[in-house]
Amino acid sequence: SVVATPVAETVFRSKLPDIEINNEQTLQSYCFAKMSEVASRPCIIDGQTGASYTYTEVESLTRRAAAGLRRMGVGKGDVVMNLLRNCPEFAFSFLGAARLGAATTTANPFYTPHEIHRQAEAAGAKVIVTEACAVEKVLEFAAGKGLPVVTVDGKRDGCVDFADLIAGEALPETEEAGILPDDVVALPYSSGTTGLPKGVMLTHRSLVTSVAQLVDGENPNVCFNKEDALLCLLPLFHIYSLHTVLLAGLRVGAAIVIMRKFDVGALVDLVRAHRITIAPFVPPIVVEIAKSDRVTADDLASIRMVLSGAAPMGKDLQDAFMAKIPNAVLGQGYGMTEAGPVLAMCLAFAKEPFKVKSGSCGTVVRNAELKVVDPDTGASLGRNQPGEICVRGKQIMIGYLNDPESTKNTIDKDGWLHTGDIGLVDDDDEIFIVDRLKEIIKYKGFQVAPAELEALLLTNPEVKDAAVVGVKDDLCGEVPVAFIKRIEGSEITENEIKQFVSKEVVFYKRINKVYFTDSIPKNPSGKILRKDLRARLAAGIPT
Ligand code: 4UW
Repeated sequence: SVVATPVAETVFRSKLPDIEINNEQTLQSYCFAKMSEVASRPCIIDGQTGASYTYTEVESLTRRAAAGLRRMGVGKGDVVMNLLRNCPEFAFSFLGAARLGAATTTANPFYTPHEIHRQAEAAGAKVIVTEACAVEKVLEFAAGKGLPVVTVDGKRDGCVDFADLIAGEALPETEEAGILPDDVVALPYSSGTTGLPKGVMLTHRSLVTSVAQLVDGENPNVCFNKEDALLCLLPLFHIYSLHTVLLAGLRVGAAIVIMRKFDVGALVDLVRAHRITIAPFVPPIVVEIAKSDRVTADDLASIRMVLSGAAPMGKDLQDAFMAKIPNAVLGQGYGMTEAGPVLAMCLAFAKEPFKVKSGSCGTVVRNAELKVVDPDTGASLGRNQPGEICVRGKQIMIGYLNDPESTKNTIDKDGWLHTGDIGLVDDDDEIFIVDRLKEIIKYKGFQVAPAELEALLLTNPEVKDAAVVGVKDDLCGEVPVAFIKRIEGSEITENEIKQFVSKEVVFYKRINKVYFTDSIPKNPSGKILRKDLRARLAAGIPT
């Protein structure tokens, strides 16, 4: 028999030294730790209404939200669903729930009723906090389950007004006792490397660690400070904005300027009005600004740092954008909901910046380990060799909610989280993502799970079999396309298939193109061979 000799692994680390991180405290005490320095400074500014809340006010509002949620029956271990576009109440509710030892599950308010109900049900939501544009989609479901619904934008029959929720006394700090570092505080949904969306359990410890890895220390990897104004344009229901804008912004004592909806003109107005210094973006927004004649270097002059992430940004785009705002540093972060979320971050954002390459998505964050493995053998690979990126550290999720099987397939027995991304680490410790092993499709940074669309397509009586893959798209990054095998005699059309899907899913999950086929390639255990389908598309013979 062969005795395996342990093989040395190549583990990549940050170029910055590890720091002391106190991740035994709650997320809320961590975020408000510098309170005395920033008490009367602006904390959250509603870009739409101009309403501005100081740090003292925000801290107090989160305590009042906690007390209000407790009156509605929320307690330790419970889940609150935030179904909101960006608004100050998102933060009050999220941190209010945290003070009770409860977790917040976040969802897109433009989801269809079907998508919302599935997540609310799976997460075991006790209360739904929402707004006028989404409330109709939850009322019946909530009534059936006996769940209270809170609205943040005015009174409504059958709902609790957020203004009333926060009208009472604030929850005293002494009543926060009992929250443990390993209690879940955020429960975003992600499909990870395969299958349907799952609840990602991020604890106080994970989020404190992850935020600290970015903004703490003598020489922070991302140098935000209390003089900064952060643009909160990306949706807070996605982990990127929740973590890197809201939580990191609070931690450093910056002003967080909330924008509900993207529009180039409105963006320029907000940047000028609030002298925005930090702009976290996704590649499609970078594209739009780079191309727009309406935006001049002057308009963006106050911005000193532009972050991009959630989808790939190539060197060309990065260079084109930098030409537009020559005084800002533009760099990328690499995140994944399950990873807590940040794996890697551009070191040009550090207080003592490093020189970095355009197109790189950063260097692994400090207090963490990263390795690249051969996807077939699992063997650890050295520099410049592409393989699956794995990460380890206190920041990663503790697992998927009620899904030990998927958890085990994502975090191995040695604690490495497998990302499903193919990338390499170069001679300067910079990471480049070159491909994706996992199924996920990313439309403008939003997740689209092929398995979810396939399951939906199979509920159509005329569909015998279905497979969904992503194809590259200039505007959106990727869009989903479907391969459909019809039942015998069916003449269902491409448009009918598209409409069937559109009724059930949020806009970015809509099927862009349908290819009818006689066979969906599968391996012997029935797993769809997406690579073969992508090869068919590339060869121009999709059927
Ligand atoms: N380049 C190429 C990138 C990149 C990328 C992500 O929706 P999720 O689960 O999560 C995210 C989180 C992104 C994020 C969080 C916090 C942060 O500071 C930051 O940087 C500024 C980014 O996207 O999708 C995870 C998947 O998205 C892809 C990759 O496939 C990853 O596994 N992805 N960032 N820079 N691809």
